Amino acid sequence: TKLSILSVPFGLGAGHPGSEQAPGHLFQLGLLQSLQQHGCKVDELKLIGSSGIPSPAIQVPMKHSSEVIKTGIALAGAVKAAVSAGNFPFILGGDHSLAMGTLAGLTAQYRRLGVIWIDAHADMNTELTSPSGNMHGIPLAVAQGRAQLSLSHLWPGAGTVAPGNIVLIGARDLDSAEEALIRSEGITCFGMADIRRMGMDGVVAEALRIAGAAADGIHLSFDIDSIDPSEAPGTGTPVQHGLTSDEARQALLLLGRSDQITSAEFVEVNPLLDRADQTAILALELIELFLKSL
Ligand code: DIR
Ligand code: MN
Ligand code: MN
Ligand code: MN
Repeated sequence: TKLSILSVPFGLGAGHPGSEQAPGHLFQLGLLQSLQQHGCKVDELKLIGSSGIPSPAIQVPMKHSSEVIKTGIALAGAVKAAVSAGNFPFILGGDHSLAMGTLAGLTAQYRRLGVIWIDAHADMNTELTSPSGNMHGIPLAVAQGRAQLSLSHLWPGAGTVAPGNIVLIGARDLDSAEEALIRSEGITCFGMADIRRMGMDGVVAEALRIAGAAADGIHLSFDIDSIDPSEAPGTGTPVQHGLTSDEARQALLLLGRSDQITSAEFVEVNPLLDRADQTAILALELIELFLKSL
């Protein structure tokens, strides 16, 4: 697997500053060296920023929406180019609003894209239902074409993600509009009770089957707040009773080895909220584990 590592030091989609520091911090902790030691082929390393991107035509009533959209536009182009080049795009955030850029670039390339979303949250609010006004809470509604903002605002050739090809893992803090959307669209959601009952191996097998049904690619989006705050405190919106780090390791290893995942992103590590780099060091290990298993 030839990797395109797209580093996105952008955190304005989250409610707390700090996630913009995660890529630099993980590189400082030796991410690239250890990937090379583990035999990962890094074909491209690109820093994604929004300088030179014109102000977006669409305005949405959310915090820092114009910066989020501009970053998404820049990222979408880089993701699309990486896929065209035959590389595996790995996006290192940053906050989860950047997933809109990732998904815009991917849906421009894949006819039918599956998405596995490992997160304490569903990220399925719209501009009208968001209780926080934070853009990191809306990417999966945008991707389904359920918000004012759509992926095609970020990239003209972008499509949508079908609700039947979306699988949530670890979700345990849903807003009421998100719950309603999940129910009405029949979106698959493996909560903590399902994970403990089925085992992570059972959950991952089902997730790959559902996300991959009739799909020509599956994107993995990994929000570090999926993991319990006792092991991953350094994130903006921690939620109790999450995955253990061992469950996260198991999920990432099984997903990487499946040969079905065609792109991935890792988001919401916040070095400013961390305790003695506990979260950053765990993130580093999980990223290595995943990328070397591809
Ligand atoms: C909440 C929190 N549902 C919102 N979302 C988060 O602001 O829309 N997503 N933190 O990761
Ligand atoms: Mn998220
Ligand atoms: Mn989250
Ligand atoms: Mn493999």
